[in-house]
Amino acid sequence: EQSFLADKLRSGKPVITGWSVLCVPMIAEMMARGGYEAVTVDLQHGMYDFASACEALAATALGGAHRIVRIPIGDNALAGRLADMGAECLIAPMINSREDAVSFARAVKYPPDGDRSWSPFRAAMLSGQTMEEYRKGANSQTLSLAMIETQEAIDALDDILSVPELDGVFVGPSDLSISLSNGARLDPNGEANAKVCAAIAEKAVKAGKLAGIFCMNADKVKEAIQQGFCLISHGIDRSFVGDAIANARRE
Ligand code: 3PY
Ligand code: MG
Repeated sequence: EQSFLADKLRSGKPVITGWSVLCVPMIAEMMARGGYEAVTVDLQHGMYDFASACEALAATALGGAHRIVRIPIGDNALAGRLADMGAECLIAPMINSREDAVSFARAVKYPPDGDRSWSPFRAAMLSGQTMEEYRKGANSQTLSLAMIETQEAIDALDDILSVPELDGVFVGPSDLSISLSNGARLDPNGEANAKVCAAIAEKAVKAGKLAGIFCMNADKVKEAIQQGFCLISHGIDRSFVGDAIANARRE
């Protein structure tokens, strides 16, 4: 029986995703087998390139988790390519205007909702569907989430949320704290951010959109769930390895 990330997120049950930057597809599989319901492969700040990201998506599927990717800023062509390679959810950083949101969202949807180009053979294989089955479900099952992480994006939030082709937003608390303090502070877990994040989730839910957020620790994950976020990151592979090294050295 197929289960789709989009259905889970729309049902309101929170999904926790591991976050992979280390360009090791087997780590994505380990996160999946370790119990993360989804794995996000990061091509913005991670070391992944297109080929290694494709392997990480397959490894995530092999481990039984949902497949998410974050693309580099403005690389909507890569969003389409990674959707073809089986990403069920595309996260685009630094979406600051309605225009940004429209071009990103349309890259992820087939006509009439967008301009995505055909052919998703790997995506169909990974989801256990024929190409035609995949085509029929693709626009509702392939999600586009626009990152809200600047003052400009907050100012344009109503406009961004009004884009019909866009499935939701995803908050980047680090960039947000830098932008909101006009470069004075990096404070992703601070009070000022927490209030803004709560307001973003509330607006998104009211607009009928999905809301996701990047979290640094379990307390922030719990807070995010209470604020109404449904896709929440927790745990980065580089920190897992770094913590293990620190532990080993301490011993
Ligand atoms: C941010 O916090 O700015 C992010 O983009 C999360 O990686
Ligand atoms: Mg960011």
